[in-house]
This record gives sequence, C-alpha cells and structure tokens, in this order.
Amino acid sequence: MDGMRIVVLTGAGISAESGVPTFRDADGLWEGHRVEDVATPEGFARDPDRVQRFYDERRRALAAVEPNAAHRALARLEGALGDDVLVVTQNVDDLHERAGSVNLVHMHGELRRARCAACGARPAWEGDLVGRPACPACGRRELRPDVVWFGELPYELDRIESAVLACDAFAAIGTSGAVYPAAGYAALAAAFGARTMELNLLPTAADVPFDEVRAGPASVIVPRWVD
Ligand code: BV8
Repeated sequence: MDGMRIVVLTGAGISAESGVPTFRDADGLWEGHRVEDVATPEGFARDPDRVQRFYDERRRALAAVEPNAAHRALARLEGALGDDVLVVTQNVDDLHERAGSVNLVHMHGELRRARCAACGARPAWEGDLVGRPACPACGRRELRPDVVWFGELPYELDRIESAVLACDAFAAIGTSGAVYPAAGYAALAAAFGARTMELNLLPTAADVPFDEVRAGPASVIVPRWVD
C-alpha cells in the first residue's frame, strides 16, 4: 500500500473484542438506556445526573479494557506509511491512542475528556463528573462529557472531509453505517475515485457498494489486511 493515502473510519466493532459494548448489537437499548435519553442534549437537560452517571461508568470501564490486535495493526499501518494514514474514529474510547495511533481524529469526542459548558475548555478528565467538579480553567461547575451527542456538531469535519476527498483508499472497520455524517464518507471517497473497503463481522447493508468486503472479527481480519 506504499504511497497510498488511506483513510480508516472505525466504529464500535473495532473495540468489541476489547470488551467495549457496541451500540446496536443489543436489543436497541444501550447498556439499559434509550439513546435519546443519554446521548442527546435534551436527555442531558432532562436528567443531567443520569447522563453523567452513564458516562462516568463508561469512563471508569476504560481502566479494565485493552487495545486489541485490530487497534495495534492500524498503529503499525501508520508506522509504515506515516502521514499517508488517518484514522477517523467514531469511538469515544482511547484504545487507538493506547495502541499507538497518532494521526487520529475522535469525531464524536472522547470519554477521557470533559467539556466546560461555561467556558468551552476541554480538559483531559479521569474521574467522575456527576459530582459537578469545578472546571480547571474557569472554576464554574458546568463540566459535561466531551462527547458529541445526536444533534451536535461532530469535531474536525473539515479535516476529515478533505482527507476523504484526497484519499486513494477508504476502509470502514466495525461500523454499522447508521450515523451521519460518518456514514456518508464511504460514498464521498468513492465519488472522488478512492477504492473502498468494509471490514466487519457481518457485511452491512451500507448505502454504497464497497469495492471489497472482508467479513470476520476485527482482531483477525484487520491484521490480515494491514500485514
Ligand atoms: C450531526 C457519541 C449536524 C456518544 C455518537 C435522519 C437522516 C440522516 C441523519 C440524521 C437524521 N436525523 C438526525 C440525523 C443526524 C444524526 C444521525 O445520523 N442520526 C441517525 C441515528 C439517523 N447525526 C447527528 O446528530 C450527528 N451530528 O448530524 O450534526 C451536522 C452534521 C454535519 C454538518 C453540520 C451539522 C452526531 C452523531 C454523533 C452521535 N454520537 N456517539 C457516545 O458514544 O456516547 S454516535 C454512536 O453511534 C457512536 O459514536 C457511533 O458513532 C455511532 C454508530 O455506532 P457504530 O460505531 O457504527 O457501532 P454500532 O454498534 O452501530 O455497530 C457496530 C458494528 O460493528 C456493526 O456493524 C457490527 O456488525 C460490527 N461488529 C461488532 N463486533 C465486531 C464488529 N466488526 C468487527 N469485529 C467485531 N468483533
């Protein structure tokens, strides 16, 4: 793959084998919650403590999980190709960075970061937020998880879109293609001449036919693809 510019979009499926639950493999609930109750600004306004506890639990759970062979393979790919590789993740876990990925965009934010609704600061954050700790920058007690909820603008869209338009190869790994704008990137890459590939446990009924589909668990098929 030398000299090729590659964009890799990852979703919850790449972290599934690390023990991080996916969103839609369950019975439509997300760890016992309806998405609209815990991943929307309205849900947060309705019951901030429930939302803070939901994210506090997921942040704490990160201490018990490790990157898997798929995360490590993507870090190797970047090691080999350098700035020709960009990983765009929808995941809010920190497994890509812990595996060594550096050219990485968390378009839906990060569990290990808070965001101050008062001053906009986005401090790295380890502890719980439910107790309304003070913002390290402004001192006010309006910290929320630095996670992009439904209806909120994802991060670094310009950087992502220019990489998608310029890439020669686009791979979607472990994502159901249910959430936009992420779900539209494969079609955008294809429209600009990239070769597109899907690596997923099961082929998804994506709205764009991928040039190549590889089915299987990410920890098996991603190292095979990279190496
Ligand atoms: C926005 C953070 C405006 C929270 C998340 C109607 C039509 C089209 C769009 C919309 C619409 N109504 C509203 C919208 C927009 C909306 C949207 O797309 N809604 C959907 C539901 C229709 N999008 C938004 O609101 C976004 N913002 O649009 O802003 C805008 C946009 C552009 C420009 C200007 C303004 C914000 C969306 C972000 C929401 N936040 N997460 C948190 O994590 O707590 S989304 C959440 O679900 C995840 O972050 C993830 O991104 C997303 C999708 O989940 P996946 O990662 O794909 O995981 P999933 O469980 O679905 O699938 C797992 C996959 O893995 C499966 O395919 C499975 O087969 C596979 N798998 C499982 N195990 C393995 C495996 N694969 C390999 N190996 C395995 N072992």
